[in-house]
Amino acid sequence: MKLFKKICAGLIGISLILAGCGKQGNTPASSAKTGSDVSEAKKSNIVVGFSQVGSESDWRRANTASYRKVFTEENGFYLVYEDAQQKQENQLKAVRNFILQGVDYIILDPIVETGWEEVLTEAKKAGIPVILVDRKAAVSEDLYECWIGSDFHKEGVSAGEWLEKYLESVGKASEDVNIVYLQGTPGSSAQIGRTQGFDEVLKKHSNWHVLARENADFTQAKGKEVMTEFLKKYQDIDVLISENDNMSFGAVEAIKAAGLTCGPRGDISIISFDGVLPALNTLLYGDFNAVFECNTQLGPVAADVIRKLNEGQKVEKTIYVEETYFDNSMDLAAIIQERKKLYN
Ligand code: GZL
Repeated sequence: MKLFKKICAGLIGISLILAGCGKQGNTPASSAKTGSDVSEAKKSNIVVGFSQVGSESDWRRANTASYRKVFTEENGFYLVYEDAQQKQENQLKAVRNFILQGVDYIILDPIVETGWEEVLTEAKKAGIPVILVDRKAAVSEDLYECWIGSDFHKEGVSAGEWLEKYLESVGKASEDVNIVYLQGTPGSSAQIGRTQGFDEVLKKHSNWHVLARENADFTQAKGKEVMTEFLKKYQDIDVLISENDNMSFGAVEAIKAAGLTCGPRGDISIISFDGVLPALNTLLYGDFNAVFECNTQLGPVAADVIRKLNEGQKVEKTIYVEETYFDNSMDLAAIIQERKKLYN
């Protein structure tokens, strides 16, 4: 089968070059290769095509770094990396290119949960195993070997339960609490899970009022823009729930521009998700109240899965990664020092 794929990849590579499509042209930033590059690499490496969502957040950049650090030629891999710039059509194009190039494995971080059945069926027919990472794809289980990522629903529940305890600790458990909510990319697993998880706790509290809930697409600029609108519309916001740190950073800018303060000693409490290093510093500085970690280090787990598959071993269908949360009750300076080692 491998020899057949090599011949196909070589022929496709030549045809792509002849058709002037060998390079990725104006598609997003990538380390795209031609079929002949790939067929050459296959002689001595496991060739992995990785379609990444984009580079929209600190979380995403740390996540991408965790793949680049492990999928190296020294470790026996040859990585073909495609950044989709947060567009599903670019991911579909990337996966089809990986199939044409005849990669050995495909890693896909699906920007949203729907729209993958057809392209993953094509990968299956081409005999290329797919590993889903971070976000989920709503497809039948026979179209991928394994999914690796976070329990987003649990993250949302944990954030809600943290808010319960916090309000109790400041004697506001039975007071009216006005909440605004910044959501991540609509239809992404992180958004679906965090929202559903938080709402599971929200519905227990008739005194918790969600004044507004808007999409800010996991970006800092959008977070600032939407929070600015919230502040214009509502004068008595008590809590911001923000589904990633970059939207939270944008919200802090908006809050301060409106002459207000945030964090444990501020006008507006902020609960954020991801736990990237800048967020831990913001927590230490006093602008955030709590941050729920979303583990970025999926690269090594994906590499281990591919090594096992390559040796004919069975792998778990679902692999959850460990994660925690951070708040001002902790020794944040020590945690930050520890985390710096992880990210460098
Ligand atoms: C979560 C990941 C999300 C992060 C955001 O696993 O998909 O996408 O929470 C990122 O920072 O943009």
